[in-house]
Amino acid sequence: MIGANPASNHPIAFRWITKGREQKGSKLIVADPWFTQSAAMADLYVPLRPGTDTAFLNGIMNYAIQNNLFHREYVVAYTNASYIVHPDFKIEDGLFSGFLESGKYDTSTWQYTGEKDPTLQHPNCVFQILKRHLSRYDIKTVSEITGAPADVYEEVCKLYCSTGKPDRVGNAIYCMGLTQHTHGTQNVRALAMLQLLLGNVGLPGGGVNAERGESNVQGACDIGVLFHVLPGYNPVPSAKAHPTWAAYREKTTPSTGYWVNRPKFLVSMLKAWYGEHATGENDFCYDFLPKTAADHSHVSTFQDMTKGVVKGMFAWGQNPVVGGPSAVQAREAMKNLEWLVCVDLFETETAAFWKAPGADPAKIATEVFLLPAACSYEKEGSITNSGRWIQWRWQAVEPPGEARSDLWIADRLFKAIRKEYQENGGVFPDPILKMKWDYGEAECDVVKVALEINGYEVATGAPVQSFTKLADDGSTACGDWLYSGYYNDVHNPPCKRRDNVDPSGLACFHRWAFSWPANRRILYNRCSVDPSGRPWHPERALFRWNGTGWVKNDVPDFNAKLPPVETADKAFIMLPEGQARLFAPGVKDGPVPEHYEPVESPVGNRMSGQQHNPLAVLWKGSIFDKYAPAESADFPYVATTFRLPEHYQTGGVTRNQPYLVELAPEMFVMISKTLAEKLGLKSGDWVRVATARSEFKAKVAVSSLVRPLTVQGRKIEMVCIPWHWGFQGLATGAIGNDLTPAAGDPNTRIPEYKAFLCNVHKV
Ligand SMILES: Nc1nc2c(c(=O)[nH]1)N[C@H]1C(S)=C(S)[C@@H](COP(=O)(O)OP(=O)(O)OC[C@H]3O[C@@H](n4cnc5c(=O)[nH]c(N)nc54)[C@H](O)[C@@H]3O)O[C@H]1N2
Ligand SMILES: Nc1nc2c(c(=O)[nH]1)N[C@H]1C(S)=C(S)[C@@H](COP(=O)(O)OP(=O)(O)OC[C@H]3O[C@@H](n4cnc5c(=O)[nH]c(N)nc54)[C@H](O)[C@@H]3O)O[C@H]1N2
Ligand SMILES: [Mo]
Repeated sequence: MIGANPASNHPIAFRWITKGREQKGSKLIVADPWFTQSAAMADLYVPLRPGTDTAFLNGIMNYAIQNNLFHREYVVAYTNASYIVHPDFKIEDGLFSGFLESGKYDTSTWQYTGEKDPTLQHPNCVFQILKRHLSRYDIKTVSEITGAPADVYEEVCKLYCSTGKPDRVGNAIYCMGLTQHTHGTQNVRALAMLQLLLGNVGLPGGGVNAERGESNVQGACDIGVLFHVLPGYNPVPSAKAHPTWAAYREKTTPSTGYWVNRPKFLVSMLKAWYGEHATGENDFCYDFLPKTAADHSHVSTFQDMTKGVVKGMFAWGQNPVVGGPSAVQAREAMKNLEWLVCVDLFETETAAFWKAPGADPAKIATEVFLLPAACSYEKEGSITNSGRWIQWRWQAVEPPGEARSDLWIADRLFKAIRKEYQENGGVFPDPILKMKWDYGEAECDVVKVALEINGYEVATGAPVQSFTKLADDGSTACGDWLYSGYYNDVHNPPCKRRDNVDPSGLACFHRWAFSWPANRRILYNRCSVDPSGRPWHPERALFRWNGTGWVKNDVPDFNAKLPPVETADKAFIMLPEGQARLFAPGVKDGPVPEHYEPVESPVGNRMSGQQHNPLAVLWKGSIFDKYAPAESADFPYVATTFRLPEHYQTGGVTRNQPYLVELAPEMFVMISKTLAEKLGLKSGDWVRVATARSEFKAKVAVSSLVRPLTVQGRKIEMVCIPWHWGFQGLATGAIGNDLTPAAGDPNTRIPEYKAFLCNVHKV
């Protein structure tokens, strides 16, 4: 468990983890900067400095390779370890070959030559490149960078690498402690690579498990809420690269791997959206899809407010004035909005930004609308959890007052906009006027929406049985190919399955919810057996080749009509090469993870002359351009943000519940006893916490849960900051995000909420 605290933040999931310990003798390792509630339940706890996970994980991989503890047969069969890479590929002083003046990489030297060496000896095969690269991450070096005591770290390496044997399996759980960094993608990749080296992917009990946050955030991502993907993870068309359907089709459809089916998914989505108007002659209305020409991530959108590019905003179930990075600057940017619509249960800080402490309402002309929304118990619909399980939830109570479900609001809004276009025209009315929107005249029927997401045959309206039935000729419509088949619960559509039978005993509950894709419970499950089709361990026999056919305990993630030899090199069907990437030419900041310091760090980079990720996204020249230099004397302490069990996120809901407010009434920051001694502080004293962005006052909690770490011979102190408070609701307090930097990961643009520099003064 690394960068996750499920005992506090995912307590129901944690229940099963504790059961694993108590009933199956599983060992739990927790790596976290402070001694969390999860750490308290761990067999082995190891502290590390915020922002140093890549080094930490690279070191475990190095340990596995140096001590021959990795799963060689698995690695040869199911990963690209044997692939030979371009002879000019190099890693020098923290930079990969092809670094351009523009600050990006030309990745031509990161490509495969097409040859393979299954003995893994060729000096330029992926395995040897990795081995050389990782050899720099020995225990002493990792300990100096991370502050993890060398003896504890070695124990972690030893215990975790013991899962590299065929009869053992290790499960990796991560959450925001890994992702919220300017090298967050590389952190997660390192964890995935470790799991591949140890042969822990595709097996019951194994895998890389992201604990997702909001109850339906998985569903939101699947359905296209991210700015760069359409439903089902098809890329949003780019104005430059994909001006036409022909260009999109050609550039986004590989020649091998499962994505060869992309045109079927896209055409079916367009049929769902534009109905009878979408025809082969007009490229199924591809021209109606918006094309992106710029970065529309969170911080860029706020920056665009300052330029007058973004004039209005919907904050729909979102409270960025508390939740977004550099919140002081974000509030400043919002003053330029002409209008703002908040769809929420309460009047959040975002809805009330014009009367925030220090703001002058007379000088803010933004027109603010607040639409009261029903909460999850007051409406019906599906939820998709972290395990990709889609399940229907019923309405428990009627919403109070004028509150309405989000679907009701979206439906009325669309109908009103369409009426406006019908009556008064507009610049480009077709995408609105030709939209298929037939979920009911007076009320929008949520089950009809569910059916459209599942997909149906255009001629008959019958639900499609699975995405393998989707076509690219307009004969099928489907809102999201990944969800195809979920509606088809013969007993009880849509997706009300609540039968917890588990005939295999491998926790494959095929009749409890629907796990996309195809109700498959374990992804990449071809890897659960060896190349010849024998389970790695009889107790985890997800499949078995009996000589003539496959014995199955899950929905195969491979073509089970074929014998083992024909599928052994295609265990990762979504990738064109069919084998998992220990070397990933498609990751923007490098094909293998390298340690970089956070953008704001108390120390120099011990590994290279690249202080932080050379591709980190910094909003230079904007109001968000406020970063402290490395080793800053003004801000000597490492700050990190975390969550409390009693409060949820920006506190929109929880700071309006009297009993939760009573349990956790006040904003505070948590520091070690040694720092408290140095600053003359005791619990309950008021402090001023400052960063390059801003400062605030809060009470201090002096706790033995936080301890200084020894990094490159120096004692480094940490300041742990919860971020649930704001100026609205029953309990008010300083906004944690007034202090955080707008610095983003190049692949995802997630902000570096988890590692930055601060100072603390007694007041
Ligand atoms: N009670 C409660 N539950 C929640 C939420 C909530 O606000 N309150 N929010 C929900 C949401 S949306 C999400 S995304 C999840 C988040 O769930 P988590 O990711 O578990 O939440 P955090 O407390 O933000 O961070 C997890 C841990 O990462 C540690 N950490 C900080 N920096 C680093 C680092 O550099 N490396 C490592 N290894 N660890 C680090 C923190 O100390 C913390 O213990 O929780 C969900 N559940
Ligand atoms: N410093 C720091 N900042 C962080 C993080 C961190 O770890 N550290 N974590 C980040 C993460 S992981 C996340 S997910 C974001 C969360 O950031 P936000 O999504 O902005 O935070 P929430 O408080 O979850 O906001 C949800 C709002 O939705 C409302 N709401 C609840 N139910 C419904 C509903 O059914 N319909 C509608 N319309 N509204 C509803 C709530 O009242 C609340 O105001 O914050 C991020 N910010
Ligand atoms: Mo989240």
